[in-house]
Amino acid sequence: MASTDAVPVAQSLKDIYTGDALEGQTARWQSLMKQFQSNYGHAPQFVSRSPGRVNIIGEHIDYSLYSVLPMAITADALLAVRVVEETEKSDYYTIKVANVQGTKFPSHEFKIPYDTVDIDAKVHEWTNYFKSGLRGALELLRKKRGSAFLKPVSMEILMDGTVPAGGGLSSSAAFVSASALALMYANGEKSVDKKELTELAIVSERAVGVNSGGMDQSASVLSLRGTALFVSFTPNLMAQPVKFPSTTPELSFVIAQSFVQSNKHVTGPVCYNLRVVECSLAAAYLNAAVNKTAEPLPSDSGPLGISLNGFHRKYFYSTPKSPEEELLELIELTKKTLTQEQGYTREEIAPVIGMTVEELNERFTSTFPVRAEQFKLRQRALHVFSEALRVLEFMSLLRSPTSLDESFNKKLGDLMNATQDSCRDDYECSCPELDKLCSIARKAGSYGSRLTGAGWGGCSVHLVPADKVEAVKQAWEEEYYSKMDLSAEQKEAAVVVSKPGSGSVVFDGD
Ligand code: NG1
Ligand code: MG
Repeated sequence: MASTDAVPVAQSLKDIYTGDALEGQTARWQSLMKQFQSNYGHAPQFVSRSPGRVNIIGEHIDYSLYSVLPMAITADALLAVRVVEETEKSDYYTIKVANVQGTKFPSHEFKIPYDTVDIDAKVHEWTNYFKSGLRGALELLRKKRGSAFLKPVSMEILMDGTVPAGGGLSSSAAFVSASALALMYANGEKSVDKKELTELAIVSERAVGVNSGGMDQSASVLSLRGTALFVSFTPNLMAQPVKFPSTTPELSFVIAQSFVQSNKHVTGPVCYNLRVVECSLAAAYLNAAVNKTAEPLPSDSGPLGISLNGFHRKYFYSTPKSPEEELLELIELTKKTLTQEQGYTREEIAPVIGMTVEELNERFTSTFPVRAEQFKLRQRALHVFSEALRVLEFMSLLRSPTSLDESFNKKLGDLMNATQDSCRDDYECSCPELDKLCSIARKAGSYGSRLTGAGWGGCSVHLVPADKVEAVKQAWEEEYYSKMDLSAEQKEAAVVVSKPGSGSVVFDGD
């Protein structure tokens, strides 16, 4: 076993899954091995695994570089792999990728030149996630080995993913992280540093057309069984396992699907990528208006190079206060400074931040296209600062619980409910179906209910007393799911009671 900072390499399936999950998962692993054998005519050499995640609190603030609290779930991406010895000389290597759900995700064979991996982010193709992990992993290997030339190995791969796609549980991060891990391992890196893998997965996923933050990849790679993960992005990526205290009544995390699919590749220009632009423009605007300076914000690791947290740090640089006080002050400052409820046009923003409209477009909207006349800087900044504050309040409850009874549970739940209100009203990333799932659950006894992940569809997460889980499930069935035309399989997967699972692992055993 490698050091604790390296991705664990397990020799036994028991090390990967324990308890209730093992039985079902063992059957799944065995069928993956069998299908690999029948696809390629021999057994795989190893399997890389990375899970999906559910976000408990801290929504849409990771790319503004504020801390978040996700946890890994049991659903995951598995990549069974065999390295293929090339017998003939060539100037490329060959990667065969197949999926156990072959009709939905067709197989591909790629002949890839040694020096570049082409990804066309405009074409939404499932293997793009794999390629983005490949490209990132090779870049990291070149850097680590101090050589621009690297001859990657040819591979046969079979993937099995159980995280629903477009469902807000981060199937994409699970896939990218498992791919990058598989590629590092296959190319001789037997002790893969967790932090390096996380950082490379964060940057890699942006190659697929989404200006994402770093929450999902951090949760997928770094989570430890039984704990949620408090992830901070600045000054460096830091992750701290957090245990939920045992309370009376006992708490359960319940995840419920809305079955509204939100595909970021279709909705990106008006949803996710647009929000990233709005937050970065809000940071630039506040910097110019409040700091009364033409000096731009120093560049940081946010997807567009500047973030609301960057503004925050600059604003309080010489007179720091407690993080909570600072955020409260920033909320007031935003209300005073960004007064236009209807939003701001490019023509209104550009002169304030010392740019022409063309420069603004080039700087903020050229990596990924966005479609908007008005940028709602006020509402987006208010969501981000208030959500960052809710995360801190949630963490301080967990760190020093005042009581371990109903009132404590309610306090956690109230914060989650406030997140949902802010996501719906200020960030506009909910949808009527998610709002409905939340209100049904609260009526049936949930302490806190909200969307999880990017929103606009996908999943919701609920903090429910263990003895009310059945009542909540029944209420959803009666008032939501029975009104939809769902297959038996969809019904089965609609609601999951989730326990915090563990992060990335390589299985290299018998
Ligand atoms: P989803 O769509 O659930 O994978 C996205 C982002 C996160 C974060 C959340 C919102 C990706 C890969 N992930 O999650 O970084 O910003 O939305 O909190 O795009
Ligand atoms: Mg995703």
